[in-house]
Amino acid sequence: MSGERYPPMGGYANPFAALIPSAFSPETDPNIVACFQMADQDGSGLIDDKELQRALSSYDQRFSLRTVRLLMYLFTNTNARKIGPKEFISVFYCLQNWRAIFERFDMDRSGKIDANELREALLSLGFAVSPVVLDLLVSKYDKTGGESKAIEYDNFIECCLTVKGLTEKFKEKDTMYTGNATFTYEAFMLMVLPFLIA
Ligand SMILES: [Ca+2]
Repeated sequence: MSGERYPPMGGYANPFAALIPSAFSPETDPNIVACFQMADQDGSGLIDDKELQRALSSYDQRFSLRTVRLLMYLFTNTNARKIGPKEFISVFYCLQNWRAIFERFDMDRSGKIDANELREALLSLGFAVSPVVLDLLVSKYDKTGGESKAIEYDNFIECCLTVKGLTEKFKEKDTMYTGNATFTYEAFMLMVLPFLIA
């Protein structure tokens, strides 16, 4: 039959696949498609870091660009800082999930997560960090520089994603699950740097 080709497209991994806008399938939640179109201000079919930041920011609160970039990194595994419909769907559900976690653990409804609330949230995600690490996390992700001793929504996501990402990387090397692992310098740098330079 004319028009058919062999091998069919997609038979080979396209190295540029991450750069080509994917498309929404017909069964995609129309709410997500609408969010994407609203966020895609230049109509390029891709959402860049600034566009996603704008979409997630409210009139009185700017969503952290670092958090946006970390999310993009985790869903593309590249530093392209652009996502198409496919990654956008993942980011959308991921953020919906984080919003629910944030609200569940913001026990005093302060709109921020303090050290006790963070400990419970991390425990529920399966991470038992020590009090020293917990204090460090709160002071590092506190936007007021340690004054409020609590973390806002965007930094809470970044904090949890960082703990999750680093713990998972560590566990890959801790095959006996003893809490100890041996790294080369190179492996250590490659493990930590993506989380520092989002
Ligand atoms: Ca709180």
